[in-house]
Amino acid sequence: MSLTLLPAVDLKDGRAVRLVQGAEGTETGYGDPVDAATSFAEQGAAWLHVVDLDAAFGRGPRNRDHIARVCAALPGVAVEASGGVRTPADLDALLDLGAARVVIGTAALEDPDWVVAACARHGDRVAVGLDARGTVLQARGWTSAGGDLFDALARLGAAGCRRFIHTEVARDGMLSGPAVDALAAVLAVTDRPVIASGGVATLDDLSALAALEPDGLEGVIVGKALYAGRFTVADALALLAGAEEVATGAAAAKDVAGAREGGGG
Ligand code: AMZ
Repeated sequence: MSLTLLPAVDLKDGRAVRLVQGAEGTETGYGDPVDAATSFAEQGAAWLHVVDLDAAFGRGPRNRDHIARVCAALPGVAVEASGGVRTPADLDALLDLGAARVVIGTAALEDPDWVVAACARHGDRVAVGLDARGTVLQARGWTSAGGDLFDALARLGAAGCRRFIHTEVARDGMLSGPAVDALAAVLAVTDRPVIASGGVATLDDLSALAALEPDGLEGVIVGKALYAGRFTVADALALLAGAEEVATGAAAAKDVAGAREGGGG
């Protein structure tokens, strides 16, 4: 399997937007989220990462109808939905409207008991979002600190949470390159699949992330780079498929070399 690409569709007041480092007031608008989502899907995206930013900032769920429109318009695409999932009812609402998976951030830090129970109940349909500035976790729309990244990884992993989404907040919307070292450190301490988010600007950045796949990186969320036209979803998918071929080819070459060595002994 190649690294999964999850184009991001962040929603504010029903419009697709990009923020800079997640800060309110920095948004650039990109129109109807269904149009953005459809364009990504037509280029071959199998997953979308859809965030209700209003809900993440604590203004209640404002974009559920739009998330539902995306799910209904693209039945062949798996939607990973997030933002403001603070109660079991919030989680059920997103699962019921058609999300394939729901990401929980703030509540996993502030109210972990029900989140751990939700992970046990829903399995792969729930992931924990670990949004961090360095090792300091961020909650409530990245407006308050929420503890230590590695403590949370250990605690929530041991409690049975299946999958983590790691976002380097300082790189989000910055086109400054992904947090490869931080990701490597995260992958070193968990055996759960991890999805990376924040900072991807170039196809080379995707290659650098693809190199972490053997360590447990499962996917990458890309936002600004796609909206800014740095590369397309089609380009990214071709690159990731090629990286997979190179990795498979290298493994096969190693096997052949190993067999030769074995045979010659
Ligand atoms: O941009 C932001 N300020 C922001 C953002 N993109 N704040 C939160 N989020 C995203 C997280 C995660 O996908 O990356 O919202 C989700 C977490 O929301 P919550 O409400 O569960 O912490």
